[in-house]
Amino acid sequence: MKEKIEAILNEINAFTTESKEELDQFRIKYLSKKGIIPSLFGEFKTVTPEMRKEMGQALNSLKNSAQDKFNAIQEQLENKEDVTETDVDLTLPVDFSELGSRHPLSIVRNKIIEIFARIGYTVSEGPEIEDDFHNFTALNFPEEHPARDMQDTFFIEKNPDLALRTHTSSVQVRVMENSKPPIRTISPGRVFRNEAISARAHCIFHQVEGLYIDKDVSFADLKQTLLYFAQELFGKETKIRLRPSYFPFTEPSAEMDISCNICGGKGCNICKYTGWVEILGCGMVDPNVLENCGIDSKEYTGFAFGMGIERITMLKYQIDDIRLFFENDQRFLKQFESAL
Ligand code: 2NL
Repeated sequence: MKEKIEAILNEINAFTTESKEELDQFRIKYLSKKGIIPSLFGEFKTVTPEMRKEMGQALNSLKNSAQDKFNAIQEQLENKEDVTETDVDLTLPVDFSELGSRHPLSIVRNKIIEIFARIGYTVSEGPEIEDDFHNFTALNFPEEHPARDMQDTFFIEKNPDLALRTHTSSVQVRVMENSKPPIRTISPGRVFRNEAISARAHCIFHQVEGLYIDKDVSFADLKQTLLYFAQELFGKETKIRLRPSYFPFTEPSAEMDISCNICGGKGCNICKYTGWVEILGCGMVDPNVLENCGIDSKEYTGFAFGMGIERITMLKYQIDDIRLFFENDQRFLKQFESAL
């Protein structure tokens, strides 16, 4: 028995581990009820009376060695855990997640709204799904006009009287129906046209239209308003010119160019060496349109204009592909303005 105790003591003294599982196996092997040391205490009964004192001391010291070993390693492992926990420095500042940025179309839309708000224009909004009257008929579109064709407009299959609006003029028709002049309003919003997607065209795009109706509103008022707008948006040195045009809802109608702000009028790729770039269409509201919307055309006149926000944004930031606005590539979007 003496040799047995010595051999076990050597095993215990030599034992070392880094793992909790191995330490637990050690405890089970030597110290648990059915472990080696308690079973040696069982064998103790068979020891001769002369040897009892010596064997008793040896057994007790074996038991203490095993327990001490267990306690020491357990403490070590717990301390180690403490250290890894404190490896995390809770006082370090957190990583800020990156701020988003305003979409370039929103930046330009907001700027346009702000420029017109300064001269008394309110903002009007309306439905994106419109009926035939508000999108076409009230605006003096003839029955056979190509815009009324499936090829140009997205109609709602179940109800051909409904379509995705092709311009935000439909919003202004609603304003005229529901309020009395003087009316000064702009209507920014999404519009839809059944067009093939390319670098220059998209089937969804954004417009701002403007409408001013009062007594004695003249073409001179229209020109001065648009000159103010162009110079606020593109810079004080900007010049404008109007070219005669045609829209069903205005008479007379015009398209407006601004002097090319890239080359300053000298001629470049953007203005195709003409020194001018087209930015909007405009005109005096056709008396038929006023009457269709319940406004007396003998008492009131008005002007209206419409522009594509994509086109203006592309000119302002020299963007050469309209599809970039709809891809939501962060590398593109974050170049314009950081969020507030
Ligand atoms: C363009 C041309 C235009 C209008 C829009 C309008 C609205 C009403 C009555 C009369 Cl309610 N006119 N809007 C007038 C002229 C031109 O837009 O090229 N837009 C992108």
